[in-house]
Amino acid sequence: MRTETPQTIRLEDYRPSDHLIDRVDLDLRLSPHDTRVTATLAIRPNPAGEAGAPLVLDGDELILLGLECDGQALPADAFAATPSGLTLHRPPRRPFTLRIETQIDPTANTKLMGLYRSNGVYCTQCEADGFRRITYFLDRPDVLSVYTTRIEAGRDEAPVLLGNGNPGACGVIADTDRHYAVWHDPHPKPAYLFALVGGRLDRVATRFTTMEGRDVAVAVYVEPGKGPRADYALDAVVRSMGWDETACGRPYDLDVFNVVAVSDFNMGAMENKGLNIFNDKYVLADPETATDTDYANIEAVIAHEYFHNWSGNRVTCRDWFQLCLKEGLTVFRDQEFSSDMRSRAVHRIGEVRTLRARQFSEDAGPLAHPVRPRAYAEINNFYTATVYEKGAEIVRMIRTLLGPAAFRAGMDRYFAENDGRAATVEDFLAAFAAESGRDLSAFAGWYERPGTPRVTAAGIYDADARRYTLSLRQSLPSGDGAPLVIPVALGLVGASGPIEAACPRVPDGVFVLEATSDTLTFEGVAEPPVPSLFRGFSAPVRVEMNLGDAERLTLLRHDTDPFNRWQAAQSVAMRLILDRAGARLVEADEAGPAAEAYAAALGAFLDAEALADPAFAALVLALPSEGEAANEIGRDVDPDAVHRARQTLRRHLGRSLRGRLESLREALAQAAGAPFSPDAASAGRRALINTALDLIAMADPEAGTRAAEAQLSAASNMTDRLAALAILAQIPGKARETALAAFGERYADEPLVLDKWFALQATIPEAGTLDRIARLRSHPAFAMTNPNRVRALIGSFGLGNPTQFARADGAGFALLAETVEALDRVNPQIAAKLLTTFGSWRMLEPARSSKAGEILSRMQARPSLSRDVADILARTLA
Ligand code: 0A1
Ligand code: ZN
Repeated sequence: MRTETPQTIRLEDYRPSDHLIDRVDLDLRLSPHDTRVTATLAIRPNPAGEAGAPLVLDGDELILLGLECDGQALPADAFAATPSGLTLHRPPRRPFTLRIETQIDPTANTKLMGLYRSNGVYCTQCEADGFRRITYFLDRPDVLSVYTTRIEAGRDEAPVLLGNGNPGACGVIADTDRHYAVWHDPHPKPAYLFALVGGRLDRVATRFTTMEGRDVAVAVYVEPGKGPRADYALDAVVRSMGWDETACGRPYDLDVFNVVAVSDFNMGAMENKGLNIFNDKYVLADPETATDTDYANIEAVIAHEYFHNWSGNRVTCRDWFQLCLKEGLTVFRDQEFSSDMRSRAVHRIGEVRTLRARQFSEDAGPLAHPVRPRAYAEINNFYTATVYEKGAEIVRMIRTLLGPAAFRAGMDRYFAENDGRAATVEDFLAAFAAESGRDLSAFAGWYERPGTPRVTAAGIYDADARRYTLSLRQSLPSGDGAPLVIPVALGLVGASGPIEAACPRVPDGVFVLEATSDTLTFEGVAEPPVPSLFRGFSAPVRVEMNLGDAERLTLLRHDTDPFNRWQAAQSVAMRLILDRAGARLVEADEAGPAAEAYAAALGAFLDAEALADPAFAALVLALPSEGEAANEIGRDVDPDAVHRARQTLRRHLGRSLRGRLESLREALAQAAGAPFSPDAASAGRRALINTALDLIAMADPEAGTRAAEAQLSAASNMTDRLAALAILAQIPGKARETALAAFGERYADEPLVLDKWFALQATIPEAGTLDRIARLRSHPAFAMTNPNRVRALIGSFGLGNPTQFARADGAGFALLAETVEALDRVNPQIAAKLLTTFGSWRMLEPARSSKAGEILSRMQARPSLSRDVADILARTLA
């Protein structure tokens, strides 16, 4: 490996390609160490490019075996080839055919980019720039080609051969043990959407008839024996296909749609045209091995990849700066799908928790970047929460601003105008502007400005005039620049319920804050109101308003907006945690009146509503995470103080609500019943049962241990079993060690379940966790070559164990750093991702942050870092 001088690629330097490739004929002869790829490319000069320019094809670790132009071998001085590129100095100035033969070694490919083998299955990952690891190519998203792929392999090794598009000829190769299959994809696509699979796989299948009457064969392929665990994913595919038609008018466009699950995969899944390839974590599920969260994630990721068929594949991105164009939009689409399949309010709260945990912290640290970055050194480092999650919030804001009808018309126009093209954010906004007649140029600031905006609100009530005046002021961390266009969904709430009051500037409950500050006046307000701001989290901002706990608890009781009811309880809890953490109280066990009032309000809420909506109640009971509290504090953070403060509040809640929590557990257990069903209502009941047990165990660890042990042995599903184990894992002692060991043995052959077990142990907030991780690293199921294992054991430690990762002696940072360095030689992409756990290091109190700084600087001095890691390191230390 070499340290590459990171070359910065800039949006402003974009130029169309000098050449286009209309057709690609690929012939791949699969073999474990010596795969031969012959690419026949129909190339022509691009009228929009520079005439007579050399043809510069990308490559990465390729061996060139043969090269012909229009059937003729090229003289040595006509081209230059290296593993990372092939240049024709003077290509024909007319259409021509280039035939390139390359050799690759899929077994040696531990980067999991390009063609590799996962548990013996050949598969590919080409986004963002993996196709160049298969053959020399114009590996950029604005070069769209029609692909025909012939795949040949040993019949025994790879009885299943899959490609993009529709299946064509197939057969055996006479006098050999090999066979082949041809696939043709009629839809022009960029190289990053190319895929193939070859291996021993089981298949579960069904059919779907589209709104246009196309009969589609839908199948999910998994490793042998895992077929029964693919049923839920298959069902999710069919529901996604139906939803995209009814909710968005988008039908499927090929005769087959295939999903393949593999066990080694860098990300969640990939939307290759007609052949989605998945991390098996997002396909395989049964009640014995998958939790309710797993089921929900599978549904969401299946939908996400399927929806890319329109938002990403039919309309793709002109360049990688436009990544949010497909990712933000597709996340928005999968969120809407999940909301329609489940509880909208509960789902929205989940989305916002994720956004705050991942994106707000990214946006507050050294890795902050605009939703549309302007420069990058390594594009694989930009598959971030900002591009995905904040990108989705931007689309949501467009819908809030325009209303559902104009939004739908804008989407239809965007798809119609850009079908078969590589588009930009400007094309996207233009479609909405055209349909709504609105000028969205100021709104476009959301794509350009990094950092989470802050909106400060203040209200004055004039009882005599029955008037309420609300002022709002926005500010961005990046200071200067024009104000953003911020949709503020809002309403007023009084002591006994919602207040109807007139304010012409809030049509349909949405005010658009366009200036740095503005003031709204509500007339006819008969009682002192509490404003309910940013209902449904109408914009990705931090809201500051000087409300008292009593006012917030009024919102919890009476707001019509479920999101803000939840938010109200969160805000009270956050203040209680911060007060305690700020005082750095070591023995802060006594509750105090504010905590009493909070617990009393939650008690009343549970009495009135918990049985009617257990999923929502579980969310209201869950306190903000330690990470969220740390972000809120923002500087000089002592993770131990935050941890203690939060634990104290949990213990207090458990003690105050104990009787109620026990009766709720009983009532819900009866309702939960058998057999297991992963539907949202059943999952909601389980969520509340387990949240209740968690609080009971905080209040009374002995009783909690007994109840958790009982649940662990009686559980009929992984959700209840894992929840019980998680509670035991937090309570030091013999019961914990016995339970962990038994679980580890029971699932010794289930890597996805062991991941949960790894993660649970890695997040125990105790000094012994480092030794535990060291032992688990030599567990037979752990492997540095498998991204899921690394994420489960090491990633969870970095992200989910703030007191131990940021230990004052630096040992937690050192563990992470060592893993990053070792992993960088195997899989730089995952190493770089792991390194992002250092993103908040400057926020820590000086002793801890200087330890982190030292360790990062030492890593930077190493001679042979990958571009991926060097890029994250440079930005983290900047
Ligand atoms: N487009 C995929 C994400 C993805 C990106 C890069 C990958 O390469 C390692 C893999 C997947 C999605 O949004 O699902
Ligand atoms: Zn995506």
